[in-house]
Amino acid sequence: MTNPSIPDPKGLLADRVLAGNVQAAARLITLIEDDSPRLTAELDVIYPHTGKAHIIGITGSPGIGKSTTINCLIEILRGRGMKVGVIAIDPTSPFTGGALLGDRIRMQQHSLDKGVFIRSLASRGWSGGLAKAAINAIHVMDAMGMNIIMVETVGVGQSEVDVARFVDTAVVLLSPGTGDEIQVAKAGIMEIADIFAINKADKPGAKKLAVEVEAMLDMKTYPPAEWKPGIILTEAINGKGIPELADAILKHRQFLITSGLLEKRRKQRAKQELIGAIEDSVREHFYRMIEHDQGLDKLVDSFVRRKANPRSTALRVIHQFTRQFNGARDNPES
Ligand SMILES: Nc1nc2c(ncn2[C@@H]2O[C@H](COP(=O)(O)OP(=O)(O)O)[C@@H](O)[C@H]2O)c(=O)[nH]1
Ligand SMILES: [Mg+2]
Repeated sequence: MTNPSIPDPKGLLADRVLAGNVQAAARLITLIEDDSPRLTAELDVIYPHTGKAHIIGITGSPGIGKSTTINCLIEILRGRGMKVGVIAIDPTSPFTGGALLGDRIRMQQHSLDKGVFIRSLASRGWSGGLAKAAINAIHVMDAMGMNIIMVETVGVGQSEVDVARFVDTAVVLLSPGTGDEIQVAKAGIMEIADIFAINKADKPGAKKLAVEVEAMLDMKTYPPAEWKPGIILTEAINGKGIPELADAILKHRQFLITSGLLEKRRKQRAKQELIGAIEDSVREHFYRMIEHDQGLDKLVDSFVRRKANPRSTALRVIHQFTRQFNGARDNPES
């Protein structure tokens, strides 16, 4: 492990990442997971080199075949000359960070290929940390020159790792016999999916599920200029349907570019990222202040005893906070 408070004797990791150093990229992503204070300087170097990769979200319930699908897609996309990055997010085990071992082993066949960079991501921080870590890990892989970055996650809708927040193309995996029919109807999925892959199509009920999804899509009207999500039957276990899935993804990318939607989505995402960064910064300073302030307990007591109301108390705390925040800004080392 690296100690984030000690500057790297060889300078910034980011410089080496840009020069194509994979070990440096791996270390930088560890700093991202740890939310290291060194990140600001590192990401300043990384950021100007981002915005080139196409980001794909591969999402669906555990065990549905996301990793298997990604494994097949890597092969196909590599065959088409693209460099591929994979980020597997595991929101279920925020503290161990080791739960994706199975995925690591399965994807290991690509580990000697320089055009493939696979990394699983866990968050050791507060809620919201994982989405932020994912976005920054995407930036690192983007700057490394990966053309396609796939993000594997179970998160859809309200989840903390809501894929729609940071991908260009969202692929939602469904499979027969898992109650996914009901899942699809749930809020969120119809809205975020750009492509549906009905995996485990070797099992009974896949065609029926495809018809049901189609019917739900048909209930929505699509203006001629809008993208209507495609439905693709896949058998990731033997690669069937994956070339078609890759084609659909690349077609969607082309659609985003020609329709101008890519620009729009990215601008929206940049805005979200900025708002997130502001919130983080405020929260960080705020909690640091609260930690060092015994006065807070007194304030709590006073409104517990109905002597002050929480709103006016909050305003007082914020006032104090802004003063300290300005102090901290003017003198960052104190
Ligand atoms: N029958 C069948 N099994 C599959 C298919 N794709 C994946 N699996 C199996 O489903 C299990 C879970 O796959 P995995 O890719 O780890 O799912 P994830 O949790 O969504 O990443 C594994 O045992 C795979 O071999 C498929 O198309 N058909
Ligand atoms: Mg998996």
